[in-house]
Amino acid sequence: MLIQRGGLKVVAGLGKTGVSVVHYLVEQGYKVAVTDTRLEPPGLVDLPGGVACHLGGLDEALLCHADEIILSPGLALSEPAIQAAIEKGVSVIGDIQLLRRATAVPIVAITGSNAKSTVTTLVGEMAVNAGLRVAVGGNLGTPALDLLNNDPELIVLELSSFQLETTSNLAAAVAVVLNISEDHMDRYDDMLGYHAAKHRVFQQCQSYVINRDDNLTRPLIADSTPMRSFGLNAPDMNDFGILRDIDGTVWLAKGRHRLLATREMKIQGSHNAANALAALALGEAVGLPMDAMLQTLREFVGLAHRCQFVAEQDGIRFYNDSKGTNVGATLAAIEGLGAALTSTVASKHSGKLAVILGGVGKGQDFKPLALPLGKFARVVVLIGEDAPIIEAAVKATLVEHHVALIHAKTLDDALRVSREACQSGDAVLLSPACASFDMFLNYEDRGRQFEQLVLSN
Ligand code: UMA
Ligand code: ADP
Repeated sequence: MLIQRGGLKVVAGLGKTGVSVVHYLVEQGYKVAVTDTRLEPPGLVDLPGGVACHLGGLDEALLCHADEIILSPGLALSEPAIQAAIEKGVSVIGDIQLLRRATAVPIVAITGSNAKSTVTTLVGEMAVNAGLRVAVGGNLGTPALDLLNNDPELIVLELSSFQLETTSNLAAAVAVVLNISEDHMDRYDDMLGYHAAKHRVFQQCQSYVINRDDNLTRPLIADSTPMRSFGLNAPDMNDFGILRDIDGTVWLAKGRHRLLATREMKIQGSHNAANALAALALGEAVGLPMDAMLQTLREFVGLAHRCQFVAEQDGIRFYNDSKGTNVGATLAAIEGLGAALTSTVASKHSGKLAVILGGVGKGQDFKPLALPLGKFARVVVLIGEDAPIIEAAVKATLVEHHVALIHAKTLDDALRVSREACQSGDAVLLSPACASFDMFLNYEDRGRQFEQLVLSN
């Protein structure tokens, strides 16, 4: 029998998160109401009966009378109606904080600008290979509270800065900010705000992992907190890094101990070596056996839409990096693939890239792309609404390096001009550095359309 608990919980913003929060709170016996800016928010039909819904705008009066507000990551704390409730003394949390209240199961908490999904999936697979009952989700897709359904022994969470804004004491068993580069500048006033949101992941954590190659990932907490680091250089005793043999073999290593040659992994590129090292450090912190972790690294084929090989046609390779939705991710793709093309084509010319870029730029500075494009690209093809902003940022450097810049109206056109510009040994890379919703449903839709267009040739 359900006990009716006192106080009204108001779920602000429906979607996947809101639906999972409502189900959890109703099961716990709370009185729940929902408000959403949309008239027909996604998930409305999935709600349990008897939940009052106030739609077509956030209901300020309802929010101000709440015992507690559970805010969707899709809504900013700065929403005026949420601010009005905060001024009245109403507390605002998110689903991640509710999860922490609901369970004492150890949490591996993973955030960063890029590589979150890859590292979260890797740690989850490592735990499966170690024989643990593990639940993997958060920003990755399965809302946090749904992870409790199968009575997990370990929870691995991918966390966005949005989710962390409303999380105050996660007390993770281990936490990491994988890397920090510009993203979501349409939601934050400046990098400081974005950085501060990310670093909330460390609140009361029991041990932490830092990226030696990125000082912005280092938390301001006592040195006595257990810490492991990873980086693409030789590691200290208890840290993770890279060792190189004279014959060119590159090893993932812990201290002086060689663990796995990177060529044994299916995921390639130095950014993926960093991801593997991060996963090892996180897994070790929660006691996963090294054998199971290394076996996972040998088997893992990578996630779809992340520098994914699609096909080779007439000696030209096609890669789908539709998940490259910010400058940092696209930089990793251009430098990783560009360097591989330069080193593998032994004949007269080095392979070059045709890079398809553009979409919704989220207020980012695109200048960091200019030099790598100048170095590795044969042609840059721009699509989407912020194409002029990207052009202004990279054009002068491209002219200097004799790299062509072309505008295309559709992805189909972009692919056509990319093919025309390429020669055997080159690669076409879709890595837009932008969000997709000006032309596509989401990044998956953009990636799938690209693959279909390539394969239908
Ligand atoms: N929205 C409104 N009005 C509202 C509430 C939301 O217009 O009242 C809009 C938001 O502006 C947003 C969109 O709806 O653009 C989606 O928000 P949502 O609250 O409906 O999202 P959910 O379905 O709950 O999905 C969320 C995460 N979405 C966001 O943070 C925007 C999903 O991450 C996550 O997988 C899911 O919870 C489960 O935890 C997606 C994402 O894009 C993949 N994340 C961003 C990213 O990775 O860059 C942060
Ligand atoms: P997230 O969940 O943080 O968006 P993903 O694992 O989905 O991360 O990868 C997103 C994008 O970032 C992909 O385009 C991928 O190629 C790129 N990427 C992966 N690892 C790294 C890294 N260590 N540094 C920079 N970019 C990376």
